[in-house]
Amino acid sequence: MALTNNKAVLDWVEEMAAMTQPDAVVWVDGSEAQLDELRGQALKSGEIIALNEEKLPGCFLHRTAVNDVARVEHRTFICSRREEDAGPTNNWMDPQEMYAKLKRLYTGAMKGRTMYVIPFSMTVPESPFAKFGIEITDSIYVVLNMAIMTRIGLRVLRCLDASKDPSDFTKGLHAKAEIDEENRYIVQFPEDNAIWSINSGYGGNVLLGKKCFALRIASHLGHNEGWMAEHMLILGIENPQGEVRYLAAAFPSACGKTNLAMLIPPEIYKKKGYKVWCVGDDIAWLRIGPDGRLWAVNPEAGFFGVAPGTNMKSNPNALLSTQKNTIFTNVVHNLDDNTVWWEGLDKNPPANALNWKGEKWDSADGSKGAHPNSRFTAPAGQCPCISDKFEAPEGVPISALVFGGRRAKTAPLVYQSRDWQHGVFVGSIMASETTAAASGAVGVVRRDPMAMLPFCGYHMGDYFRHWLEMGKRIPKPPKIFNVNWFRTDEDGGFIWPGFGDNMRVLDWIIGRAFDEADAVESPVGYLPKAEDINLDGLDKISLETLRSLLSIDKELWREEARGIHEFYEKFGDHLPRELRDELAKLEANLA
Ligand code: GTP
Ligand code: SPV
Ligand code: MN
Repeated sequence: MALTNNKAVLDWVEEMAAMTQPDAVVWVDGSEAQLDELRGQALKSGEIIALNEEKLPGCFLHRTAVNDVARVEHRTFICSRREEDAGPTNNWMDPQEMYAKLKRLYTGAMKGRTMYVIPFSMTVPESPFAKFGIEITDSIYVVLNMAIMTRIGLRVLRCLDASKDPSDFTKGLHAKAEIDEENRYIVQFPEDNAIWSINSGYGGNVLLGKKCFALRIASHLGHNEGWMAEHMLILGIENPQGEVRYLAAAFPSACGKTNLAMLIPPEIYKKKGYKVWCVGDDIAWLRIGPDGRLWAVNPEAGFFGVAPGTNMKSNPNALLSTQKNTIFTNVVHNLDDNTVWWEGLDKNPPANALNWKGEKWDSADGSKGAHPNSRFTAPAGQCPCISDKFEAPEGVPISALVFGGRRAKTAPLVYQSRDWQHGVFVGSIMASETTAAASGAVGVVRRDPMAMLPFCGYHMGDYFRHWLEMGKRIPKPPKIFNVNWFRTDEDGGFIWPGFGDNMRVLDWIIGRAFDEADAVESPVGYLPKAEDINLDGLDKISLETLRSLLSIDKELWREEARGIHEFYEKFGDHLPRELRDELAKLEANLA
């Protein structure tokens, strides 16, 4: 039975049902009773496996098809009416052509299946900044994940119905179809506020509230409405005086957002009374507040985090978040005690186990048990260091914005931009090695401006312009920084210990943001002197090593500047002149 009289919603659901032809339509009300019934059905069909009730209560394992394990950037489209509005970094097709092509694929795609209608809200639905959507899907896995990652159900419909424009919601359509790689499409239609996803059952391709809506569509909305949707974690650092200062940081996929968002400070900081609070681990919506500062909300309700590498040392808070009510995707199934395992969880791979494909697995043969992009879906509220502002409708005030990527060379451990305009330049020239989060080669350096290359829903040059314009409108703008935890030595090992020790760098960043820390000028921006980074209790890093991590190799940077020129060429006259000026300044500084 439909849960609303909202005509716009009813008409659209009816139209989608007529096309996809499901056997039944089920409206998801968000109740535990209904979710439980769906879990029961998914258990019966084998779509999910119930894990050890004592050790992992309320937890399930799901395996995707082997050809369907990551985002697919080459099959992701921004179908704006004009090709120019999608820009040179997005795939584009004429919307009418794309609709026609997809309609053929969706027609009858849900025959013999049930269609689920999920009303969802990004941020708490009662917030003035909430955005509403409906996702139609034929996957219970999607329903159960959306119930963790977003706020869903009746509560959302009531807020949509009571809103200024009850026809203003994002229309998300997902069908698994045949999980056919050749016909897999993840398509955003920004002007229609619509997302069509077909032939995948994997996370980011099908949890439409996440990258598809909260970044691609939302960045387009933010451009029109004067705010920003960014691929950023949000965290608060509480100092010994009890004051909490917030920052937001953009790193590409699988480059350390979840880890940084819930880091545990080193002993010397803990002893003094420092604490870190997690507001969000992946996406930030940023708006100018009435006080002239930039405020951030986390639109999501859960974490869809990378499993491999997560352990009690690297990220205890993430691991503890996943001990109940969590869905694990593509990890190892330990048959002895019906729990899960992944590379880097501990040094004891289970002897009696199935790998992520569901095959009998022997770790001794050298193969990976968990897929490198295997993930956990956990309610954010279960994180031991979740911020008490996590659901605050107004969000938190941001004092520093941080960009960062995986760079074996070139980028120093940390540097600060000279001002907002230079900070936008620093974000625009970000580059990072590719990871398993998207299909394709891993470890290739590519430009990924603001970590938004796969997620910007419009022309990237106009996106840069939007950043510059926002800077002019923010009376008290945050300072902008760049970090790199991933410089390597001759043997390819990471030099900086990372994880909890990143606190030492954040300490300098926050110090700079509040004019409490020193810096020196360099060709690329302000750098800390090695003495400005607190190394107490970190014996393995000498001042000498830290100096090397903070060094600027002019020859490498000149090469970098040439790469930036080439990259900027793509944007033609959409590239703001200010960024060309900044590049010229960088080149002059390096000469
Ligand atoms: P998405 O969820 O894809 O957006 O990824 P993410 O940016 O949240 O990355 P995440 O924190 O899950 O980390 C991804 C990988 O980077 C994991 O294998 C981590 O172990 C590793 N990693 C995270 N932080 C650090 C760090 O400070 N140093 C090093 N060397 N590795 C790190
Ligand atoms: C990412 O790739 O940045 C993720 C995973 O967070 S996904 O939801 O698949 O996009
Ligand atoms: Mn993450």
